[in-house]
Amino acid sequence: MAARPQIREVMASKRISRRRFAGIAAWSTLGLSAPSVASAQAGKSGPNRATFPRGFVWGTATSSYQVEGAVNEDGRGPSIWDRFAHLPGTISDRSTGDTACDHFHRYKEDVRLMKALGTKAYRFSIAWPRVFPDGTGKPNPKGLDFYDRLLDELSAAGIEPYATLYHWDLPQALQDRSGGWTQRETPKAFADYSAYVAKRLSDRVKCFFTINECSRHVHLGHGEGADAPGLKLSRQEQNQVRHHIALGHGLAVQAIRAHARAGTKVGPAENAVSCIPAIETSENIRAAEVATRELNAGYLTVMMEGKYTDAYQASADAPKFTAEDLRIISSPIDFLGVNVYTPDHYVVAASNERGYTLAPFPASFPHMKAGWLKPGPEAIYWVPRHVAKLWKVKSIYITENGTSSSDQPAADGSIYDLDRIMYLRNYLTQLQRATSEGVPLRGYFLWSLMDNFEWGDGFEQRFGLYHVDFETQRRTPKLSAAFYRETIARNAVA
Ligand code: GBH
Repeated sequence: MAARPQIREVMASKRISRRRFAGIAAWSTLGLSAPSVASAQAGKSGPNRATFPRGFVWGTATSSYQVEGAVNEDGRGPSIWDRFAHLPGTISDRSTGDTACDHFHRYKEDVRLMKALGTKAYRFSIAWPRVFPDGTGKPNPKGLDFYDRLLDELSAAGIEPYATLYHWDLPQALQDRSGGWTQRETPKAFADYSAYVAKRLSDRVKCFFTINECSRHVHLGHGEGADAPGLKLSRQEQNQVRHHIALGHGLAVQAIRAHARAGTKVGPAENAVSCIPAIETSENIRAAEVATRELNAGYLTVMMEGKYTDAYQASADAPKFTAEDLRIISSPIDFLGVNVYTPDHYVVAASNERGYTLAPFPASFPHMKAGWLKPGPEAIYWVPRHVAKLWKVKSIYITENGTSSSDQPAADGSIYDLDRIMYLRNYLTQLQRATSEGVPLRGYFLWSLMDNFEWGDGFEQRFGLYHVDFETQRRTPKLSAAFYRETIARNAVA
């Protein structure tokens, strides 16, 4: 067995953590200047080692508005998030993404941070309003320059790019002119933008994700009004928005097939409603599968089956659609990306009409720093297993997983984010369990590379492996960065 990384007794003051080691500050105070040789060898084989499959893709994830900043550079137009974040009362700490992590200017340093972790993949998103400042029409000639530079830097570092086409930063012009996702113009505009990006970037980007988390964009953006565009629509109207987003996904899949280089792969990145058997009996497992299919009826299920479930169609809030829409929505995909943070429901089999009960969470159920983030590591085992079983999915990525932490620097200046490590260790153990049982998982993207603009929570919820000081833009690895690096080196949970 390999030794666990040891945290040295820290005698040094903050000065030590400011020292730079191999270009990265503070690795040394965290007890790891390089992954240990013993553990790297242990990862190679050993019949009893719980390793991940050979070639398993380890990465980190970010999104454009959350990290880039530079909102007025190179001809970028405003997005619904620029507008929303500048309204009074929308962001808890009154911050905006105007500067965020200044990744637009600091991407070279940030690629070095990825390299220092040993990651071989990076999931980022492209800002639609950089490419089409007006949403549609003439592309901005400088719109993809930043991504060209980023892709070249990633390639030089041996890091494979995975690009998300839409992580909620809709061009404001589309919201104003045609009601955003409430209308059918937006899915069409999304397809045109996707076609253009695919044509331009598919020489280097081999894997695209269409839309990040339709579920949250609908619920918080168009239902609760807590995310941009800040709408509070009825349930039926929200389901219509969901239908249009699903249509946008399908049209983008077709656009990529038509315009990208042969072999380019595409799929969604969805926060599936996660249904966990409360106890692992065959009845509860079956009930959790049924619940997964029904509770994802408006997006993943229709994408995979080409039809809305009977119950969903029969509900008073069902969207309006055509048969042609369903054919487009269910265009074949190459992989399924799932963001998994938390168990949404623990399921118990029942003899009611649906066949299941969603057990209410007791008030004493624990949560991480964010109140919504309940630790339930089995979620990352069951979500991939359910989708593989229900829809015969052959290739699955965990497109996001991670947690925020209070991340207070200790007296020595280091951030010992033990709760994040606990969370990751438990989730990754369950993920390894899924791979060992043959669930076709290809890779894992940890959210997030670095602390960033956490939407309505501003800079108050930090999800990064690297701490970001938003005054100075200084990046510092937390202890979890060392944990992740060690895990990658072993290809097994550290
Ligand atoms: C993801 O959402 C996002 O893709 C990413 O941009 C974000 O930074 C990251 O995770 C961390 O949050 O306010 O009670 O209605 C995570 C999944 C699902 C979390 C919906 C917030 C709403 C909780 N999200 N959830 S509530």
